Amino acid sequence: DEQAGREQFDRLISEDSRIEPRDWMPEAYRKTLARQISQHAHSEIIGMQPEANWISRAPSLKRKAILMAKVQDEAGHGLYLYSAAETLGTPRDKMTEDLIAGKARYSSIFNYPAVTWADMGAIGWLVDGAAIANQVPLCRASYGPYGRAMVRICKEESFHQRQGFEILLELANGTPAQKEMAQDAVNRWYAPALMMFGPPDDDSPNSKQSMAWNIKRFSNDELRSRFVGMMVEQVKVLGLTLPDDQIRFNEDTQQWEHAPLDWDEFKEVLAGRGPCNAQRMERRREAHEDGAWVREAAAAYADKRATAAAQ
Ligand code: FAQ
Repeated sequence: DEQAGREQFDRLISEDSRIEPRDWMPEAYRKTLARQISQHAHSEIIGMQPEANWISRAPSLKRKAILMAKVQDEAGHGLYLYSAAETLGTPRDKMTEDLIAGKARYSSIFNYPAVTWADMGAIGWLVDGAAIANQVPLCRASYGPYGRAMVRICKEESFHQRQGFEILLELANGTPAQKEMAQDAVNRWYAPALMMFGPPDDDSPNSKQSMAWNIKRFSNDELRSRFVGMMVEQVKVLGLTLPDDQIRFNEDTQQWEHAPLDWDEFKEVLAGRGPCNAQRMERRREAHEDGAWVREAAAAYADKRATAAAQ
């Protein structure tokens, strides 16, 4: 009954154990997880677009094969995450419908254009780097299916980040024009990557409850600060710079500080008015329509098998 369910839930959370799909859970817990996991899944799927744009223009066969593998991994991440979200009771069709109707969120970062080959490096290094910094603590999220999906996803993201770093390293050690292209990509992706961690803590309505439920383990600003500290070291190895002259480690707070971010721009992107929002949504709708025959064929085959099994 509900009373016993609630007691068990509170006990599991206080022991830092896991909640599983069949366990009783408060409706608000279910709702916030369905929100976060579906947004995360949509981000992986929409996040395929900026890189898919470069598969046909990768500078060598090897680069093309690596980039294709990365984009396929993102499709896989989207699928595990939709499966994890489905265990909370929302069917995948409904999540997809919400996405293509423009009612669901996905990460702000994928509304920026990938204009040069060096952007494949900057996306891997900065965007996957930010994704890892955010997702490693999510491996310990209290909801079992989400935490377990994160373990595998983080392993693959680590490979993605290394491939991005390696693209930038090669360009940074190339001709002056290549080095400039790498620096330009880092300059454009840096601030949007920092915004991936979400709004500042005093403007983050979901953080407090999500931390109390052991979904989030660190605040948006804590993770952003930690990420800046990692990047400021790695950029030296690249021989490039970050476009931020205010980075410093604050001994008192033990946090890395950075220049203020343009939160008006972030809000515009979230409101659907970023540089590529319309294009990303249009492409996603087209892909959904183009895939209708596959869904129909799979459903017809499943019906046929079910009928055969019933005879
Ligand atoms: N973009 O109260 P909070 C990837 C929304 S990595 C858009 O702080 P919360 C890998 C937020 O949803 C990217 N919306 O919210 C890859 C909320 O709106 P709502 C995906 C954002 O949930 C790499 C409102 O603002 N990663 O895909 C953003 O506690 C390369 C208030 O915010 C994840 O999703 C944003 N940046 O914290 C793929 C990680 N930030 O729902 C391809 C899992 C905030 O109330 C290529 N998610 N909002 O209407 C999380 O950790 C959290 O959901 C946060 C936000 C940290 C993103």
